[in-house]
Parts: sequence; structure tokens; C-alpha cells
Amino acid sequence: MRYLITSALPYINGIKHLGNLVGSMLPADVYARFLRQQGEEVLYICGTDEHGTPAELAALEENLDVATYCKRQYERQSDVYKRFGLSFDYFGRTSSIENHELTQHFYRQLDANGFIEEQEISQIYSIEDDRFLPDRYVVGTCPKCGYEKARGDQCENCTSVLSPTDLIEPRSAVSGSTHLEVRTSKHLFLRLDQLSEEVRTWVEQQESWPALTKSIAMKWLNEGLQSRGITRDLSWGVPVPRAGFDNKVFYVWFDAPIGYVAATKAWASQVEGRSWLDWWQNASDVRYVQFMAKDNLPFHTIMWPAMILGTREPWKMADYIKGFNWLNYYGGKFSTSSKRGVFLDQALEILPADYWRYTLIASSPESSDSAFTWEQLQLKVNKELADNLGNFVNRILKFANSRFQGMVPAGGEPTEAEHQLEKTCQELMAKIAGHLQAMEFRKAAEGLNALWTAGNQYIDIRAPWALFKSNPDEAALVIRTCINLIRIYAIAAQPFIPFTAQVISDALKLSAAERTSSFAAAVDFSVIQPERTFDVPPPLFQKLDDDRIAELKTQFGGQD
Ligand code: B3M
Ligand code: ZN
Repeated sequence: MRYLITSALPYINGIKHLGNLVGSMLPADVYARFLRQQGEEVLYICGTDEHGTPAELAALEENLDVATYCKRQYERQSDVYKRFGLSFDYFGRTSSIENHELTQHFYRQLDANGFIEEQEISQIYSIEDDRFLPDRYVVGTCPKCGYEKARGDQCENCTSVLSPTDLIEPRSAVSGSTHLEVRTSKHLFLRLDQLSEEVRTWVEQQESWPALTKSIAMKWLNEGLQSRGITRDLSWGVPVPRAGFDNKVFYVWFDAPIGYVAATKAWASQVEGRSWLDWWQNASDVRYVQFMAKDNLPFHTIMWPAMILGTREPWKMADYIKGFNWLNYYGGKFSTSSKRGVFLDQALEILPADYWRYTLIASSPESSDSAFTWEQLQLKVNKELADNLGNFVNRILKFANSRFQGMVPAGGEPTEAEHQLEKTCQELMAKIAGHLQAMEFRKAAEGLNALWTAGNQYIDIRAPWALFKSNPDEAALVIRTCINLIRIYAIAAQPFIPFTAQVISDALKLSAAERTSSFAAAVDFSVIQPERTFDVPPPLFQKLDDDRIAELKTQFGGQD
């Protein structure tokens, strides 16, 4: 079995916030790292979603042409993900040549098979901007409440759902021009109605899907699928290869999922001998797992499968779709547009990646929405990372260094306490592995913390500092056991906090073979033998004091 893993492609328009990270890329990364550690063959693909009006408008705002804007943002996003330790095998772009070609291919197949139709639709055209305006780019006075900045799709003030022609004194959100008129234009529609039964059959076959994923898919199917527009009057995007569609491109959600396939193709083109089709067609030995936030579920459970089924080609469909609820910032939403919450580049200025990775995974919005709070971060960092893990590692290595001449000490025979510790570690490692296999991330993080607790309980019982005076041989055994335990910690922690795992492995001077192990084989207290040397690393984690938390709360605000 090989594993194909994708996380929803983040929009290009700006650096994402913590909520975006926890709902797709971070858990996918933890899962990918875990599987690789288990010795599985993994291909983890992601990339930027670069088309659509938001990209165009963001470029306009920065006075850049869209291509230049996207290239810059792509580099910024790639860089920040690297610094978060996200281990993509390839991070692509939907604006790539591969995606243009594949999107046009999908369209041609769907068209040849009768799943594309033309419809004439009316839209607002801005004469001065020389373009059609999507509903939300028409603003004006709300006919219901008089709010002057209502959008053409909805009034933010009274929440009424509107259409642009309802607005009083409508104007363009792009330029402010009031020179607008209604024009008709031809568009292509995907016949989701005709594909509905096939999609339903496929969804119904998915017995192992999580409840959230399945219920959202069934809700859409039961409401009845209708033809959906797949073209837009824009210039930035994948051109529509059809007579009379010169100034149109495909709708961003049409080409975005094809971006997974296209990024795999781009990945394969980098190194000779790699095959992309091998992952995407007739790939019955591939288990394909997708990660995303719940608002993306309809597209991945309905629209993308319908597109695939309609091609009548053997494209790989998802075996498992892990959807996440929302991570809120205190009581409210993280919001890119209203700049509420913490963005990924800011986060890394405050604390190293592992502090965030651990805290976020431990607060995954899996069974329901959850909240990020600075208090929660403080608790996780101080109690679990710093006290439970960091202190243990430092105390043990410092003590070994000063009392045993910087070497792993020899002497002593394992007693009941050591056997008990071994058993506990085996149970906990199996538990963490089981949760990761099942993609239950919050529980997996709890298991990891329990493993760290087990070590602390062991030294509480064995008290090596006191034992050193009365029975140095036995103290040597305890310290040697703890050093081996620290190696087990590094292996267990690697999917969650890879940077720290590396610092620990380096301190223990582990060979490549000693630092990679499946969870099942990791519990071995004889790997690090007497007389080996090690380094004492600086404290692994800095605590966050109350003043710092108060400062961060003031700086980021927004909490109720
Ligand atoms: N860019 C939406 C999002 O980032 C969208 C996902 C595309 S996945 C093919 O939430
Ligand atoms: Zn209103």
C-alpha cells in the first residue's frame, strides 16, 4: 500500500492564519510524517490556489500584475510552511502549465461525454472598469436597512441575502464607478444533476468516512444537485478552449482540485523515473487521504468526484476525507479579511514552530469547533512542553553529564520499575500510533503527553539524585534507562514537533538508523549502550509568563 496525502490548497491572497493551518496542512503533515516513520511510501502534495477574483483584486490593491503578485505570495507562503516544518513532497501552484493543461483536458472529457452545457446569464458590467463584476464586488445601499456599504450578495449589517440589482445606487467595489449596466453573457455549466446518482453511489460506498464528511455530502445530495457554472468573465485563470469563450476562464473551484493532480505531475517532472500517473490512475494500491476544513467538504465530496466520474477515466478518488471544524480565536472566528487572530508569519516571530504545532494539534477542532486562546497556549507550553518534556530531558542529561563524566553510565540490572516503565511505554506508543493511524490528532497528542508523564513518574519513584549517593550502580541504571527513554520521546514526538525531535536526537548523537523507527519497534532500552557520549542541549522550551501573555492579548486583541 502507498499513501497519497493532500491538504486543501490555500488561497494565494495572503499569509494564512492559525485556523487555516490546523484545519488542513498541519494534521496532514503529522499524518505524513507518522506514516513515513512507519516505513510506508508516502506522497504528500499541496500548493497554492491562485485563480479567482480575490487574487485579481489583491494584486490590484498592491499595484502588481496578477502573475507577479501570485509569484511573490507563492514564495512567501512556501517559505512560511517550510519554517513550520510542513514536509510536503511537493508544493505546487494551480497557475502552473501542468494545471492549465490538465484542467483543459478535464473540460474536454466532460464536454465529450455530454456533461457540459451553455447557459446565457445576466451579470453586472462595469463600463469604466471594462469588466463583469461578481456579485460581491458590487456595493451600494441596502434596500432593507439603509446600510451604505452592502455587498451585492449580502448586507453585512442586517444579513439580508441580496442580489446586485436590489442595491440602491450600486457602484463598483473595484473603482467606485457608478457606470454599471446589466449585460448577458454565455457561460459553461457542469451537469451535476446528471452525475448526481453516480456521486451518490460512490458516497454511499464510503463506509469508513467520518460522520462530518458523510453528513455534509448526504445533505448536498439530498437537496438535489443542479448544474453549476464553471466559467467566469475574468482574464486571470485557465482559458476556456471553446469558440466564443475568448475572454473567459474556468471558475477557480473547477481548476483547484485538478491542482492536486497537476502538482503531482510537476513533482514527477523534477526527477527522472518518477511517475505521476502511477499515483492517479488505476492506482488500486494507493490509499488516498484528503485533509480540509469543513467548508471545503462539499467541493471534495460532490463537485470534484462528479468531475472525475464525468471524465469516464480511471482517476483516483479519495479513500478517506478528514474534515475539520473551526478553530476559533476566543469566541469568534479567525478572519483574514478583518485581520482577526494570528497569522502564520507573526506566529513564528512570537514563538518557534514546535510550540504552535503542539498546541494546535492538541486543540484540533475534530469533534466540534474549538478555540485558540493565549491562556491555552501558555498552559500547553509551560506544563506539557517545558515541564513535562523539556525539564526531563535537561535534568537527566545534565545530571548524567556532571555525575557520570558526560558518558552513558554502565552498571545495575533492570528491576520491576524498569519492566513496568517498558510496559507503559509500549502501551502508550501503541495508543499514539493507533490514534495517528485513525487520524485522531487530539487524542494522539494526549497520548504523547502521557508518555512524557510516564518518564516523570518513573524518576519520582526512582529518585536517581538521591540514589546516586546510596547506590551509584542503580543510579547508573536509572539514568541509562532515562537516556534511552529520551530517544523514544524523540521518535514519538517527531510527527508532532519535528524540530525538537531533531535537537534531542542530535544531543544524543543518534545515528540515522537509531533516529528512525516505527512506533512498534521504538521501545527498546538497549539502543544507547554504556560509554556513549552525548551533548547537553540548552533548555528545549522557554516558558511564557503571565506578563507575556497579557502583552500578547493586548497586541492581538479581539477576545471577548
Ligand atoms: N482554496 C479554499 C480554502 O483554502 C480553497 C481550497 C481548494 S482545495 C482544492 O479553504
Ligand atoms: Zn441591510
